[in-house]
Amino acid sequence: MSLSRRQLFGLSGGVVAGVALGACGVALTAPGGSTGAVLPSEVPLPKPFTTDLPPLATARTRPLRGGGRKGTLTTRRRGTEILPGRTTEIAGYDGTFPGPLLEATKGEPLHLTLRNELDHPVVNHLHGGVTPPRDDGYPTDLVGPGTSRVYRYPLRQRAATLWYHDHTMDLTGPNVYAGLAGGFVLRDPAEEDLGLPRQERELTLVLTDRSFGEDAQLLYPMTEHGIERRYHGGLLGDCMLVNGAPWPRTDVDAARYRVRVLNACNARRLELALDPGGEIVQVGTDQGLLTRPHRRRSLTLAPAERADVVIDFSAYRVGQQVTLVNRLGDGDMGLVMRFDVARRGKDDSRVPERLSVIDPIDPSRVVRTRDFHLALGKPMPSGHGSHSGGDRSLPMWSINGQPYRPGHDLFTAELGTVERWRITTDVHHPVHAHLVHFQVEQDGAPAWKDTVDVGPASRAEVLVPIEGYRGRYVMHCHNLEHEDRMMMADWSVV
Ligand SMILES: [Cu+2]
Repeated sequence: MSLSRRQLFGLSGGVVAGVALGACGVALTAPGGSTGAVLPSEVPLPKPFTTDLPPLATARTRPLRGGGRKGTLTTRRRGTEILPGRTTEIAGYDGTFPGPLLEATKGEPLHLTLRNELDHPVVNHLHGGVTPPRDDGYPTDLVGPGTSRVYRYPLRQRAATLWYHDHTMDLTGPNVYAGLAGGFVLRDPAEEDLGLPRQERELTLVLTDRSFGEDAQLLYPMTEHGIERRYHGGLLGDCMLVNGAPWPRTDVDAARYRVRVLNACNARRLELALDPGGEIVQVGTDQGLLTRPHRRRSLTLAPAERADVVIDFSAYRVGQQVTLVNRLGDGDMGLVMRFDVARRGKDDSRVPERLSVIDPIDPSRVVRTRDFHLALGKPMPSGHGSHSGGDRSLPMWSINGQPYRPGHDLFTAELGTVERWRITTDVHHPVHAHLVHFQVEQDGAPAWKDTVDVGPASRAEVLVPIEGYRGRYVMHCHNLEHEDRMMMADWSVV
């Protein structure tokens, strides 16, 4: 969600990269606040609300000797029905799109074996996880085809809606687009007493936009030199998928539902609202529960951001259709899915006014303030180590003027300290750091996030406790086309 006004300041006279990009003929900003260009599908798309919302597959886990759980995911290709009556080949975890929902309990480690049956290397990253560097999914820490490895997630962190996805150097965009992304719900038994809706009244919605070729296959505009120039600012699909189904519908009771929403789009921002109107009660962010519920009419999610919300369908009459819309989308992309209020239902859930405790960080604890500028940089210098490079006449996305160089730290931070990070931008960039979490102020209260949506020519400021583990991590833009074109940096905890 967008940061509060106190944390966002327009930069007067800021450099607008549209000018720079216009000069090289690259579409940058699509209508509606997403960075990127829409790739039109070549096949007729289904009418919205003609498919049913599929349940997410769930990953089975087993007890781990010594405590915790273990499970296995296998990356593989599989034909699946996304468009009615057509077969689309995806390359996903266990051959599903999106990947199976992983569930774990705070403080209980999960050892996840990843078996790679694809014909190319993959990397797994638990987004929002506090994970030692060897298991965090560094972009060149590859799991080769036909091999497997175990990722050990300690999960000593707040309960939250996390997600897992591919993080392969230069190829995260196409790999996630092909299917390598899934939801991960980290639960805390202490939250059960809050009385929030649960079980069949808790939904996880994984939102992705995709485009399809005339053969109904996923279209990703890769050339041998990287992504086509037109999509250098981000790839926007023209078919909205929820849990892998195009503009689905589902029956709901006239009762409260807890809905965990993940924007897993490569580049598309979403502003979610209900039609014919109604309240969305936000109870959590990327990193778990807020201190108190925030009642809102709409909710903006940039790529990789999550929101935990409660929707009370008893505010509508039985028989009414409630559409989840995206105010930033055009045409059918202005629609997401539909809830059909099918029946009355007994409801003993509640949304308490006190959800969690978040101690605001005392700014006097800040030992260092860092500035990060995310902007279009220069074309990649020849001799740069990256094998992607892509179209070398195009500028690369950069952080502080540097295209990503694996193995070279942009900065080091000291374990146990608190830093202030100030981020400025040219166009929209959702900024994500591995390992650490950002304390922001949202609606007058502290909240935890791992991805911040920083608007065009804007400035954001976050407080960052350096907690967890020593070693090398990355920070990057979560517009995946920006990330693959070098908007990433190494940093180390010492
Ligand atoms: Cu970006």
